[in-house]
Parts: sequence; structure tokens; C-alpha cells
Amino acid sequence: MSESQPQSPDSFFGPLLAKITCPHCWHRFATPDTLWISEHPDLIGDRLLGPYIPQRFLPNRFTPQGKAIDSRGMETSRLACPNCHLEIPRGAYHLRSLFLSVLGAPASGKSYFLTSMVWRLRRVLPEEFAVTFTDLDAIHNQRLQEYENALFLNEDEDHPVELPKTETTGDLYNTVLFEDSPIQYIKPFLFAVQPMGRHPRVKARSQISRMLVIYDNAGESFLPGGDSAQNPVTRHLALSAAWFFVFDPTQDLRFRKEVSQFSNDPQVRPDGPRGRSVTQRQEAVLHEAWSRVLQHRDSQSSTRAIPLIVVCAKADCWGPLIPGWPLPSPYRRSTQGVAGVDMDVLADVSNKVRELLNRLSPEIVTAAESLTSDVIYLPVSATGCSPETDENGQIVGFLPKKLNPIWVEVPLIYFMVRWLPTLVFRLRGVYGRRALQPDDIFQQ
Ligand SMILES: Nc1nc2c(ncn2[C@@H]2O[C@H](COP(=O)(O)OP(=O)(O)OP(=O)(O)O)[C@@H](O)[C@H]2O)c(=O)[nH]1
Ligand SMILES: [Mg+2]
Ligand SMILES: [Zn+2]
Repeated sequence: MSESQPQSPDSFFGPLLAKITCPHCWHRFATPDTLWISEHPDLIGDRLLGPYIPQRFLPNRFTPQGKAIDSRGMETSRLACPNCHLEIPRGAYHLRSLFLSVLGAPASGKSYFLTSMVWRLRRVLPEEFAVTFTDLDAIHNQRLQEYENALFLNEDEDHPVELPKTETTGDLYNTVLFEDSPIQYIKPFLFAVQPMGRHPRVKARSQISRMLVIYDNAGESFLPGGDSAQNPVTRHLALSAAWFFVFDPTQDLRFRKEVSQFSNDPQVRPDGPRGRSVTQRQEAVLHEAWSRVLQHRDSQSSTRAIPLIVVCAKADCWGPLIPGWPLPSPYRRSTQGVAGVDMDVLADVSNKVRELLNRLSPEIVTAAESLTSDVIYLPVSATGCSPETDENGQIVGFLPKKLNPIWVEVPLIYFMVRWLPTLVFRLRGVYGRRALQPDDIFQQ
């Protein structure tokens, strides 16, 4: 069995893991059970994936470099899950995984949040924290890269661009035929986070690096009936280290009333935005998510409370209601050049946002805190500005030249401080309120 391991001794990512969890179907399997993907053009047709897909096989011949040899003698290094047969990038065999779920009502701002967050993390993590944030492979993150390009690398800065609504079917999903019954899996986004040369823990690189697995569901998939055995698109909720619940204050009438007094954002018109419909009760998404986890949990395992990050979106328009707005930077750089996160700043902002929600939308606070005591409320703006409208008041997108995200990467940085404390550091409590001195040590 051991020869059929995906070998890669000098891998950039570190040693091979003994077991991995498929980022498509969440099946956990031993590495030697991995299937390989044939390269020879005649070896076409897979039982689960259809007649035009290269065959999957368990190899018995390998090259000295650890590539498998298919039944027509061609070398291959591509790997697939033994359960769903979908391709898994090699990096997933070397980096321990952390799953994250982004949930929220339709049009709450999940896709903009993810796109803008990823764009900012590619810059903030290396510059501030000496951590690289890279795509695990070229294929899986393609959609997100296209969104990033449209918003942030657009040559035409004067024409509004809009990200499409996330659909519940189509090419955001893979279909697998299990005994003739098609199952639709959501495509994951896969990232590698690794320390750079100047990171204090770079020698422990293989232990502290991780693969982040993130999903962008359609809001409808979180509403009752949006997930089923044929359509298990939100089952990642049960595996996730934390939930990023995107709450959209502009969908709440009470917020709209206050915010419309000082903001021209078309989404806070008292009668609601024109175009995409909005949900009246966003907390229902949280209740529904939790009942799905209870329903699908393994009866052996006790249900753990899942830490919750309430991402309060579109803060460009409602943020002025937060005392002390604009938000301060929560990063402090030491003279060694690596920053730490001032958790006091995050706690302070979270308390203020919680107070505001308690006043204007108390059901969200009640729903969040009835699920877990581990809750933080973080305001973000993916765009830093309002969308443009046409002459009928319909939203037509954002002008690339106006985009200026606010705190959009902070929720994930917070997540990393909590779950990867040796990769992204917090400031020691005592140093939290002043600039770091050369000999200060980060708390780990
Ligand atoms: N003012 C403001 N508007 C935003 C921001 N982010 C998103 N929006 C608006 O909110 C709308 C919905 O955003 P999406 O990211 O597509 O929402 P979603 O949660 O992915 O929606 P579904 O895919 O339908 O579930 C967009 O069309 C924007 O007009 C923001 O940071 N500020
Ligand atoms: Mg979306
Ligand atoms: Zn799988």
C-alpha cells in the first residue's frame, strides 16, 4: 500500500500527512487510499464524474521521482479523492487544513467580502506579519481571482463593475454521480498560509503552515430547504473552525431609518434597495445553520460550540454610528518588522458594535450569543464606498477607482491569531497600548 502514497519528499510544503479531509465531499481518508488521475488521452471516462473525465486509478507502478504510471505507461502527478473522485491539489497532502464557513442571507455582501478580503490578505499578511497567503493551485481559486481582477486590477477605472449574485446551481458546483444519483458539491477556494524568511518561527514552517479551505455559498442555500442529501452544499458548517456570519445592517429597517439620515447609499433608502431582494430576518440564517449541524453531526461526537465572528458588512454606510469612527488600525509593528494584533482594539470595537446592534437589531445579538459564548462583532466594508446607480435608482456596481476597503481582512487576521497563534501573533496585553520596543516578545 505504501508505494501508492503521493510521494513528494522534498516538497515545498513539508512532510506528507497520514490522513486528509477532501475539500469537496469532506470524506476523511488515509493518504495511501488516494486515487491518481490518468494522463494518457485514451484513458477517459470515470464512473462518478462522467464519460469525458480522465480515469481515476490506484497505481502499482511509480517513477523514482514518485509519480504514478497509468495503465498506458504515462506518468501522472495529479491526485483525486477516493470517495468523490474530484481532484485534490498536492499541497493539500502536506498542509494541515482549516475550514472556514462564510454564511449570511442573500445579498448580505458575502462575495464582495471574500473577494476584497482575499485581495487585502495577499498584501497585509506578507507586509505586516511576514506570512505568505497564496492560492494553493491555479484552478480552484479562479473565480475569486476573476472577481479580484474585476474590482482591483481593472484598467477601466471609470465604469462600474458588479460581482454576480452567487447562484445555487451552475459552474460553482461539481456534480458527482453516486449510483446514478447526482450529488452537487460546492467548489472550495484553497489557500496556503506559510511563514516567510523573516518570520520568527520560520524554522517550524512545516508545523505551522496551513491550508485554508473557504466556501462562498449562495445566501439561499442557508435558508430552510437550501441544503439536502442531493445538494449538501453547506455541510462544511459542521467541520469549520469558525463561522463568519455576514450580517448586513442595511437589510434591517431600523438601521436604514437611522443611516438614511446621513448616508446616500441606495441600499438604505427607507423603502429598501431596488433590484436584489433582501431578507427580513437575518438571524434565521444562524438558527438554520445550527440546526443543520445538529442534524448531521456524528452521533458519537459531542457537538462543540463553534466560535462565531459576526462580520457586520457595508460599514462604509452605517459605520459612522460606531463611537470613535473611523476605525483605528489594530496592527502594531515591532522594530523587527513583524506586526502583532492589538486584541484590545478588536475587543473595544466589538463591544461598541454589539451595543449598536443591541439597540437597532437585538435579535442578531440574541441569536449569536445563544449559539456560543465565543462571539466577536467586527465591522467591515469590502468596498469603502457606496454602489453607483442608474437613472432609475437601480444599483449598477462600483467604480474601481473609488474602492478602498475598510477592515475587510481583520476578521481573518483575528481568526489566525486565535487558531494559528504561532503564525500570526497577538500583542502581549501589557504592550497592547503602546508601540513595540525592540526587545518585546510576542505572546504565542
Ligand atoms: N455599500 C456597500 N455595499 C456593498 C458592500 N459589499 C456589497 N455591497 C452591496 O451588496 C450587494 C450584495 O453583495 P454580494 O457580495 O453579492 O452579496 P452575497 O451575500 O454574496 O449575495 P448572494 O450571492 O445572493 O448570497 C452588492 O450588489 C453590493 O451592491 C460594501 O462593502 N458596501
Ligand atoms: Mg454571493
Ligand atoms: Zn471527496
